[in-house]
Amino acid sequence: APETPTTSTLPKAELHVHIEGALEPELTFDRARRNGITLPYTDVEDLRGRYDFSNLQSFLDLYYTGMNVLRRAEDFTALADDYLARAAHQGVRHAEIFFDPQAHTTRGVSLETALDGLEASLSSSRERFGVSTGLIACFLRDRGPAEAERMLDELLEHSHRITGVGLDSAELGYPPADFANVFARAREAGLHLVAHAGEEGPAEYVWQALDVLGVERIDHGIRSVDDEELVRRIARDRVPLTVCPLSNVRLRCVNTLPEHCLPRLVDAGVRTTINSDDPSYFGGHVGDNFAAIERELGFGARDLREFALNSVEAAFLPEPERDRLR
Ligand code: ES4
Ligand code: ZN
Repeated sequence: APETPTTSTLPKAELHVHIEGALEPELTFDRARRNGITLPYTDVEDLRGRYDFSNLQSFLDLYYTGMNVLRRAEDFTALADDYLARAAHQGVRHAEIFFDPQAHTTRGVSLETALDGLEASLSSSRERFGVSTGLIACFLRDRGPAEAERMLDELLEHSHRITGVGLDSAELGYPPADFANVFARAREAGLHLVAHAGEEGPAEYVWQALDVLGVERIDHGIRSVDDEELVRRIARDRVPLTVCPLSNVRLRCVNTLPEHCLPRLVDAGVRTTINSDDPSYFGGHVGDNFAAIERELGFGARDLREFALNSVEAAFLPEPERDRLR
């Protein structure tokens, strides 16, 4: 659907996008062919037809399978180029991009391969797409803290190449507090800290991400609305939430978009940003998410401008850089 000029031209930052979730079926087939991989799908339409999820895990199964076509550095470069072109088209001027190192190292693709490939795209994205970038390495919480510690050892040898660390993958049963030492070490190394919390998991996980991990932003955080005291806390401390409305509907974290808690968070004074999460899988990029909340949640031009401004304020950028985006 075409976007309104308001949403597409608003300069904004995208703070919650998994680069592996930007893998479009067309690129999946292209990379499979180049790498001599036979896919268990007849064609692009067959693959796209499987994007029908019942919860977070049902999506993750397809997500981790899909990224098997990423083998060489140039595959990561092509993936990032594809994302940046599409995001730029929807008004994104700065992107802090998540990647999942363990999802690659555990299938024999090195951290260096992923980093080299992503960097080959990102290092010139400002000139080519008008998008400045940062990279955030996420730990897979369902693989546990011991593996995360070892991944961090490796990441710290490349710490100058990343902006920060995050925590993602299956949430229920994997509390943030388990990763206290990992995040303390990352903080010590001067890295920014974020974590997925309160997507499927309880408000308690958001408290832990804030109080035990000391994160600077909460990814999703929608279950915070179950705890009034928590909402007051994140409003008071101006903790940004990176909300992903279309993702929440596709993964059935909320039943329908009109039932989304975003208006409640905004009314409570929480600093919220709008993001795509996994744009290839969830029905669009950040501009599509803006258009959807405008259409189905009744947000007006002033609200949308506020979301865009919030994303600039919440970005891990020095003040002069921020000015460029306001
Ligand atoms: C993710 Cl939507 C979502 N939630 C948690 N982890 C993820 N990794 C990629 N997309
Ligand atoms: Zn996410």
